[in-house]
Amino acid sequence: PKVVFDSKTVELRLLSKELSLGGAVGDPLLERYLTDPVRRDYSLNKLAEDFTGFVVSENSSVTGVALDAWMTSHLHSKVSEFVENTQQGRVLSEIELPSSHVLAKMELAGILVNSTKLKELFAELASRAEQVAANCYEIIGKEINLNSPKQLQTVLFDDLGLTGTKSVKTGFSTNAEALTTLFEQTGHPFLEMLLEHREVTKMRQMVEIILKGVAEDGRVHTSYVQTGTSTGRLSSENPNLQNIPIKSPIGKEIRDCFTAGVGFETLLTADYSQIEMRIMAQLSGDEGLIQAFKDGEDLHRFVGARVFGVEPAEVTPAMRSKVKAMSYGLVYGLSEYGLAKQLKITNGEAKQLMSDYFYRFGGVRRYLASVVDEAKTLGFTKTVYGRRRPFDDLNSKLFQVRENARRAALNAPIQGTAADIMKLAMTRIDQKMIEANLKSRMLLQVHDELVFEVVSGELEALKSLVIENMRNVVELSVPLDVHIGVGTSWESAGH
Ligand code: DGT
Ligand code: MG
Repeated sequence: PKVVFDSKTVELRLLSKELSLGGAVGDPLLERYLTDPVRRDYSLNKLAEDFTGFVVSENSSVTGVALDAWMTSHLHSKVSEFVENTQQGRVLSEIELPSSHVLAKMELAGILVNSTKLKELFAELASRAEQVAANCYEIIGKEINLNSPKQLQTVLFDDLGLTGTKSVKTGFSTNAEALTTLFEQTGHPFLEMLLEHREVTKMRQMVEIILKGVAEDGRVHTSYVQTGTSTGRLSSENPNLQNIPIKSPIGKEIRDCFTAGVGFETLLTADYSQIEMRIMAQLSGDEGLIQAFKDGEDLHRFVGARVFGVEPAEVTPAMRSKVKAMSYGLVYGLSEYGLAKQLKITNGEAKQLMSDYFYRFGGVRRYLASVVDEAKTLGFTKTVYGRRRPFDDLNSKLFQVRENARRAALNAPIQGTAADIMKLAMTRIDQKMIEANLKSRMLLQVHDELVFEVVSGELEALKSLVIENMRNVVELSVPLDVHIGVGTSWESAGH
């Protein structure tokens, strides 16, 4: 048995030398994460200082592995008690520790990038950004720095005389959201171009970061941060491969540059379909929602039929998208006001929609209310597996602080449970692939999606192994549904 600080990083180093870390039974990094998932600094020195009072100064003469080992050991003896006291021992031993091993393997494998194609895309985006900037200058008759809020304010509110809705201390806000609202209100062509400029330069930067991340083996090896979110979700960095837009055309072009490596036949993607709503059904126990999934019908059509009191066949696309926005809105603690804004309907209509929704799905309302009540009383929320997320701000005197905490509290058990399920599935799939002696590899995790690189001849075996283990990793009151896609690029393997 070993206690290792940041076992994923240690495992990665060992794996790169074809060694492996066996028997990690504790990791104070993960232990502290489970007991304090909202802190920012998880460095060994800082954690040790908090718990032992031992300060490592910059120019200390005592440094090195022996000191790290000493601090790790002391930290573990203190923090592991917290893990036990918060009843998160199994989250640590069954979810976090085993998945850290799988993540290290994925980081080591990386994913092949068609650099030539990605460089072309970069050049294309760079020239498009220039073109769009030129269009902006032409409309306003002068060249400005499009990234300077100050210069933009002058152009928008003085030169063009537009009236902004959102004022900030320095004048009017020029963030993307404010600009979008302003464009919707005024339809001014300069704003249209400016928003496009923002989008194109953002994507150009994303491509640039990915290109910089391509290693000598032609692959990008992202790092997963197990302590990166307060809910239990992973984050990804250097480069971040979890924030490439799914639906935008540029996002698709980027994903099209990720391909299967030499010796591999194709990529395979597998994703959980509507996992948030399935967990909502599980946690709320709402009979209607459970029924919707058991019948295997189209979820949003089923919900739409109930909410609008029509036959499923009579649910129009507009009705469907309204209830869909409502359903996902609930998962993220959306308010009436937010719903009205998203659907471009009045606050009154949004209120009516919400009340019709809750009339039909009363279990959902009761569940959501209970989450907030419980979090207020206990000071934390819990996932199905017992992962906790503390909340101090639910009783804040400041409305905005209280409201943000409320939304986060509503989302934490659902998003956290989805993250738990995915980590369990990854660990299970990794084990089963070893048992089946498959040479294919798991490469990426993007929250509810996994990407695999498939060796010739293994596709069918891998497909059924992945589906089977993702579906059956947990028994909920509703079935889990998994979609599979196959293709030579990440994009063409999507669905
Ligand atoms: P579909 O494809 O129309 O049958 O509906 P779904 O439920 O499969 O949703 P899809 O495929 O449009 O989106 C999948 C993810 O995007 C899901 O994880 C939730 C998120 N999402 C979709 N619409 C909304 C929304 O209006 N608000 C929020 N917060 N998330 C959304
Ligand atoms: Mg979908």
